[in-house]
Amino acid sequence: MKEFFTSIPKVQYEGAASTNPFAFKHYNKDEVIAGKTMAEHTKFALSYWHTLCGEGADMFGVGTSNKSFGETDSMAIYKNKVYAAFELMDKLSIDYFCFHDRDIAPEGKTLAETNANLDEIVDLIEELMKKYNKKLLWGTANCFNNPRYMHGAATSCNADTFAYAAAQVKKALEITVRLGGKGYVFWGGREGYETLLNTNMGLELDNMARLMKLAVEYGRSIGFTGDFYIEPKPKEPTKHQYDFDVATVLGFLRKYGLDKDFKMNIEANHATLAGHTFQHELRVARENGVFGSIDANQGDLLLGWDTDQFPTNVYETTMCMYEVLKAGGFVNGGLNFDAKVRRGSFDYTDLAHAYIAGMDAFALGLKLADKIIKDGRIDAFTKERYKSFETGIGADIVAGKVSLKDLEAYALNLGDVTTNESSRQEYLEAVINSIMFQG
Ligand code: XLS
Ligand code: NI
Ligand code: NI
Repeated sequence: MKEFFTSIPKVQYEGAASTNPFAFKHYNKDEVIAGKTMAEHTKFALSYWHTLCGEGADMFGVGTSNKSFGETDSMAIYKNKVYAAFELMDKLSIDYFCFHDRDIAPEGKTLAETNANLDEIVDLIEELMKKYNKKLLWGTANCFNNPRYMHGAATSCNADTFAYAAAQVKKALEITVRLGGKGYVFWGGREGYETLLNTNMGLELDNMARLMKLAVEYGRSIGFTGDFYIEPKPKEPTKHQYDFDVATVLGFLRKYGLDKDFKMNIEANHATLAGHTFQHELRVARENGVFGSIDANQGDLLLGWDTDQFPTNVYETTMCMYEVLKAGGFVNGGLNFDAKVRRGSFDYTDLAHAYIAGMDAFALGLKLADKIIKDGRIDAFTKERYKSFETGIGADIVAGKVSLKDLEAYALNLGDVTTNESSRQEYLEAVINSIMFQG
């Protein structure tokens, strides 16, 4: 069997005191936390595009890391990417992966040729999935890279482009079903606009919904029982992306009756680009019953773009896992590392360090979130804060028993609101620190 990552050993759990760079310090996959193993809680996935395809190119320079895996012929390169992907998942104990159609196979001269390339590679992927016991978390179609998508895909002004995108989505759904994927993602690649001077926003949004409806109909007809996801992002590549944030997407889904089939795939870096915290986006999804899956990464608040860094901020991973636990855990979703190593971290070893860092940050976050919940002070404080809605006028408001007239009569009788209680933010922040850092 070919081995590409010769500098990466099989990574084992060694505990928090370990200084071995190739060991997990917190991710102990079989350890049970709150009734489930860490592996079941986290459902880590490898992102095929960053890990097997991303070479570190940026606006100012070419790639620094070669991902042709020793081959020159295009199909041979993509076959080696498959072997490399499974080798890495095996060495890192990552059970799932995610891909775009164009990550796994090269485009041919025609769509028919491209689809044939896909079929050939999917045969190999299927074989290795069985051999290594790995699963597909979700599939998607890359409808943003090729120049044909310069004006968008489903939201393009060009009907031929819409048709081409639809064909891509059809094939990507078929592959997802064939490989047993439980999720299918729509990230609105170039579904947005640069200027309203040339944009029919109404038609573009209707068309975006049309493609999604067609995808649901077709997906269900070929046996896709999982979740469709929209992955919100406010900007980049377009100035204004239609799937701005969870709340915006919710409005869209409800308007077009897509909310039964779609949930959210929430990416940390996209949340901060939208001016929200990651936890805010997770909470909005949870409260609205559309929490689905997570693209685990982190951005840089000093930079205004999607830096897609591997997540190492334990405050963030803790509050993320707090929301995941409160949502009842993942059903079809998981934690996909939509993250890439920095351009200067160019050798294969860096990939191992990056995934280990990310997996440990979430494993630690899971343990700490469980502690915060078991400690109970945060939840008890919040419950107590709203106690006025449990009895008296508050209970009547919640039960829908009172009219504006009734409330006016009540307020007139009150005269004024003279008592309020402190929100104790600083105390609560200190509680979190005292649970997280026990010195
Ligand atoms: C880009 C997105 C993309 C999606 C999948 O910003 O995060 O990678 O996750 O199309
Ligand atoms: Ni993403
Ligand atoms: Ni992103």
